Amino acid sequence: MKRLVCVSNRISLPRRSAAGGLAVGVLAALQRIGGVWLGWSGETSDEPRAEPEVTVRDNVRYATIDLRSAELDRYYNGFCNSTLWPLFHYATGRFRYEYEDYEAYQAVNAQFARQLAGLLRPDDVVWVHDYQLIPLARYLRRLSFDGPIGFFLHIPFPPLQVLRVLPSHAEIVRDLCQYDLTGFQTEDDLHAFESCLELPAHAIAHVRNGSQLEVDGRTVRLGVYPIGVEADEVASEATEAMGEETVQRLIASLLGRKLIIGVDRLDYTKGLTERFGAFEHFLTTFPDNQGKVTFLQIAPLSRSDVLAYGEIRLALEQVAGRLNGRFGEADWTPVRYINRNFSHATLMGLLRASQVALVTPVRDGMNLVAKEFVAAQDPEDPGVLILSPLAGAARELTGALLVNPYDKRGIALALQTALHMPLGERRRRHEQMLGAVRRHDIHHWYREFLRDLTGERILGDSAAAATKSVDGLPQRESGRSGGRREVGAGRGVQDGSR
Ligand code: ADQ
Repeated sequence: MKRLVCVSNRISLPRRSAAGGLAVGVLAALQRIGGVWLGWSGETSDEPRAEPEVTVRDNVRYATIDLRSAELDRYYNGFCNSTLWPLFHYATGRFRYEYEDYEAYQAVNAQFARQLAGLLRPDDVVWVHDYQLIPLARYLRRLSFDGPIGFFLHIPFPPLQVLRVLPSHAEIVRDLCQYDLTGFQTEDDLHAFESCLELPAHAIAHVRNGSQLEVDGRTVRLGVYPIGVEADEVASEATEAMGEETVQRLIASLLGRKLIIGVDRLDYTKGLTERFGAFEHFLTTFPDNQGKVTFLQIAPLSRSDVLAYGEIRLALEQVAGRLNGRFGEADWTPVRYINRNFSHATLMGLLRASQVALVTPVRDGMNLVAKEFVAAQDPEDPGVLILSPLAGAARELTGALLVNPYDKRGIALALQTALHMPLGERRRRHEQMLGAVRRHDIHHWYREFLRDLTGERILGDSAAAATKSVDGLPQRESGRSGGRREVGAGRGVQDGSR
């Protein structure tokens, strides 16, 4: 029986609350299919134990490793979040590079590979997630693991002229060719990656056969797998959460005013300072809205040790304060700006209670909040999504009002349009988007990826339940059948663990 083994930098441990799209996706796959999830514990140690610490919850084994304190800062704050993150989001102005950070990145990837190798069985299927672990397959192959290894990039992939800013860009491209399957969020990302195969200085010797490449005697497949959400579960969470005290108190506090919502990790790629500026422009250009709308921005802090994140936090506190000082009344605060996490269910309720969502990243791999907003709406009286075309989600959510995140006037106009949009148009737009969100939901995402990686169809419901043991992928779909497995059955992780 094959097992699915997912690897990511951080994992979403049971009963911990965290905001982050990767964790939502991996957790959904593992909870449905079962398997192992290896990642950093969040702790450091001078001499990490050779074996990961394993916690078993329902059908998921959570295996965590400590990182060396000496390497963590250079690996995580350095190469991951000051080098690769800005570069992959085309933010070359924020790009920092230190060779020692790159060395730490390699050392941590080698450590991940060693600890993973200790856990693996020969017929396991390994699925590596995101930019923190690009070299992992190379190290794992050196340790003689011969099974299928897939990689999914949750963030955008930049075009060659941007990637070349990185001195070790050719190694990054070569390492992404060490997998059996490398997946991207959108066609644009895939094409950007393909453009990098033609690197003039260190051309990667490859033979192309459709979406397959032959590199160094290995075959690597490339594909596009837009990540989605658990559409049905979001809808039921949102409906139920409307009765929760937090959501009811929010609604009561609005005194009938319309609610505009934004939900983003506090990150410069999410376009938050630009968004606050656009809201200020909106209140100035359309003054009738003063006193009549409230903008709720939920922005949990992330990567606080990276300088750029401290800077954006300060900038947002200033602009929120200025806005409230300038427009606020004794009984009305235009912007409610909060940095805390909520349980996923409560968050879905807050999305449902909102008439408009502002999702205006300056660059985003996909953006799950946009899809969650759509799935959380009441289809009879849906809210309006204002979406940046620079988010991967814009490819599918064509019923959104698309606005350039830097265009204050455009966002102000879109807000005015959204707040006054007739019900018929809201329904039409929502229907298109809900169709897309349901078609490409989270189960579709991991099934398609795992099917392409293993050559087998991962059913994840009746047949999967019938064919898998505690933590296994189904061997074959043929000849298996059984009752439909309940959505979310076997969930071991409590509310708030995302
Ligand atoms: P993120 O940049 O983290 O994800 P996103 O896709 O929007 O962005 O996912 C955020 C997730 O965290 C959502 O599920 C949201 O509900 C949740 N969340 C946000 N704020 C929260 C809060 N205060 N409390 C609780 N939960 C909160 C990265 C990439 C994206 C890509 C995803 C998935 O940057 O482009 O869409 O991975 O691949």
